[in-house]
Amino acid sequence: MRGKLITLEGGEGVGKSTNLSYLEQLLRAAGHELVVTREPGGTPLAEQIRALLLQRSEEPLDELAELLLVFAARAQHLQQIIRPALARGCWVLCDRFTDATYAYQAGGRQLDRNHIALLEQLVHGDLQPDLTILLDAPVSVGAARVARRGERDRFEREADAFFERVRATYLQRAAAAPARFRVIDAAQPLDAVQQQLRTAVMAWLEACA
Ligand code: Z5A
Repeated sequence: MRGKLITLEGGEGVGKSTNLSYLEQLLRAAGHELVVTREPGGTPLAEQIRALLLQRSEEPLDELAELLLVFAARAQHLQQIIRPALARGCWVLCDRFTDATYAYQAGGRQLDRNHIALLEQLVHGDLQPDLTILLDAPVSVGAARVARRGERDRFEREADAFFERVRATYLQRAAAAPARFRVIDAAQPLDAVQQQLRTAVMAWLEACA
């Protein structure tokens, strides 16, 4: 039986990295063989594309080139890691996936969402996540957390308005697909975030058992 694809999404500083290992523990404790990976990235070549996407360079990265690089990395990742894992019955937990492309490239950059839908169809056809956890927090909360980190990558240097559009797009996508999404209030203290995560994931696991 095909494994399940679970994705973790949210704007900057909402706590994806912090909560990824917590989610991993929950899923492993439920007895599932699991591959934990991320986008952009997840294979050596796709990680090189990630580096290109995040680095600041003298030559500005064209927005369409950015979109195509995101999907080039995803095609490689799907072919090398995600599809083979799912085919052997393994579950895959992925830090960001195509919802991030809608949020950042359609929402943030304001590219045509129909172009993203075309690339989505080309690159992963009808393969969609079985569960998407959206960590949601006001932009100011995420920005304050990230500010403590110092050096900012190419995305983190965008204006607040960019991240407001990213957040709004994520919330619209969650509202449009309530069976797939679970929205977690990530502005709460970490204990409360993880309690809410646990409740949501355990209920979902029970429903798919
Ligand atoms: N991107 C794209 O444009 N299109 C796409 O299709 C895809 C990606 C897939 C890299 O992603 C960039 O790629 C991303 C979008 C773009 N750029 N941005 N922005 P990433 O996932 O690697 O980068 P990120 O979103 O910037 O991750 P991040 O900054 O590391 O944020 P995070 O993982 O969500 O947060 P964190 O590191 O877990 O937490 C930040 C700090 O807050 C840290 O000190 C924690 O200890 C603290 N924290 C976490 N939770 C809490 C709570 N609840 N209370 C208090 N403090 C907390």
